[in-house]
Amino acid sequence: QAVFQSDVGALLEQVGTGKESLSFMKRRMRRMAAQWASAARRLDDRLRSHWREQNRILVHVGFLTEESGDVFSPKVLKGGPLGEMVQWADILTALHVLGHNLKISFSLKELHGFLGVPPGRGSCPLTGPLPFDLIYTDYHGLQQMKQHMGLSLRKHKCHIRVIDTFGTEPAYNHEEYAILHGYRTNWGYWNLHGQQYMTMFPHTPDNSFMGFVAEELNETEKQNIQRNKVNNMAVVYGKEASMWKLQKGKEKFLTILHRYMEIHGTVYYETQRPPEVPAFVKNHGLLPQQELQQLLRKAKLFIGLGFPYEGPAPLEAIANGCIFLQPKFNPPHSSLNHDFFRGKPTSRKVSSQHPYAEQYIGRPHVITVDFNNSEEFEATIREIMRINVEPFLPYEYTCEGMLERVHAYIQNQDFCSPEAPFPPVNSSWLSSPFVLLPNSSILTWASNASSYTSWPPLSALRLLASLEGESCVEACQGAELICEPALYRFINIKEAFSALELQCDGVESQVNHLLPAFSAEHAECGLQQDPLLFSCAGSSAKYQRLCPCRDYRVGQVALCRDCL
Ligand code: U2F
Repeated sequence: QAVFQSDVGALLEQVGTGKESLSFMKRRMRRMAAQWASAARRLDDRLRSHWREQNRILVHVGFLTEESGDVFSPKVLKGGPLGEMVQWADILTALHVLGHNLKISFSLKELHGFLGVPPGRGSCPLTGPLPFDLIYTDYHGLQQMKQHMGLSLRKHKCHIRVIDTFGTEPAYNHEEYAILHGYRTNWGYWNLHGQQYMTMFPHTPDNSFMGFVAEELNETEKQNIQRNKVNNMAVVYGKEASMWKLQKGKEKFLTILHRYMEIHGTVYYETQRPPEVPAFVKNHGLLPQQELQQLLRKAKLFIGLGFPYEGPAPLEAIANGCIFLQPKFNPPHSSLNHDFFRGKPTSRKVSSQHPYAEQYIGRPHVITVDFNNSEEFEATIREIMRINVEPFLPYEYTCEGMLERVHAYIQNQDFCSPEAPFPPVNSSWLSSPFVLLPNSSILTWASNASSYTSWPPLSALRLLASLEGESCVEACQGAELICEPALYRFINIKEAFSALELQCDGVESQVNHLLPAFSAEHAECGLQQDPLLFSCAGSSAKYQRLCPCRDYRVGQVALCRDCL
């Protein structure tokens, strides 16, 4: 039985010392300890009746190992990426607070020690059973495990979870398919189950959403913040000088902004002011997280320059009562048209600097506009000067929300057991399990099929056909639902087509990440042959895709209503 642990002392000791990245994570763990502890108490109260199995968990942070080059640690105090460290600090804390038996490794030597692999060169298979129920790592760590565990990695890979900032789509993950169909990248092709990849934001339902946390304020703090807001104070998002170079026409829109507001920056510099930062910007230099929070508490506006993509800072700003103003990308950025995303195992289209903020939070907290349109930009600044907003933090980014989600994954996600066979099809299915809702093509799966265990439970399934050219991500979203790849196996049957009133002249099974789908032109129904390719992402003008959608909790999109 896992018991909630609110003291982080033992965790801090396990993290060790000697690197700036570790010190950054430990400072964060200390600063947030009280929030985690009170979140743990609340979740404990809610879960009292649940038995929580204590898991043996190994966390191997590959990108911070010397063997992977560790380019991040030396940049911690120089404006380099901190998002990943924020996330790993929070993952470690969540696992510790949930009361699991945790081992942490930041080097190959530690990894070998924990896995019981003898030191030395070359790969050495693990002979005995894996001494862990779960291993959290990243792409670097996965590569290291492959080199040092050899073939035994394959045997144990269902226990692995890969922390993957931007996400991996099934077409890129499937080695053979990726090679044959042009989805080959430097990262993908591990043949994992799509939901073994865990992302920083709920980028794609094909992966699991891991996330991180931002500080939560109590009512008194919220009121104080609102009282002390400086209406004409803006902070620019971008802690490294190079980020200020990227946005074309930046001088122009910052000059417009400067007509209305005092502009602050937190750009790292050594001795001289970085030339990329306009003279009218009051630069504080890179601040410790806590001091950045204080600055954000005073500021009215946090403004993005287009990079970094999808970082934690906008959530922190919004949680501290700022409005986040960011550039819209038209056309959207993706691995097909932008260097930063090129070679990443996803073709997701990034519609603004922070699509999560744009789509899941939105106005009044988040305003997304075309920064090249000076009139629109100026009108937006005027609007911002007029409106008041309250601090806001989506539940899924609170400590309680993250604990709830990680708990649910640990207790329910299972990529090791052979998949339960699909319920036998019988004629009664055509009438009873699919119930047509009035005025829509959404079908509810009811009654007898629900006895088959799955997580999310089958009761959450809503079957839907996409439009031609639409992905299942979009189709489900359009019905205020979310695509759930774990439920694909239940709809990959010919009866699903008839239930949706799609008439098949022929039914064929193929290896294609867009299937199951209906091709209207040939009245062909295609079923998926390889479960690893069940994918919510992907669309084609030729296909109406069959989509397993599900409901979700407001503020906790990873979980369906009956998922806890
Ligand atoms: C993202 O990485 P970044 O580290 O660039 O993301 P940010 O949103 O800028 O912020 C990360 C943290 O840095 C902190 C701030 C955030 O929690 O509190 N910070 C600070 O301590 N002092 C300062 O003066 C300014 C910020 C993303 F997270 C990565 O996954 C991506 O690789 C990267 C590139 O897109 O962007």
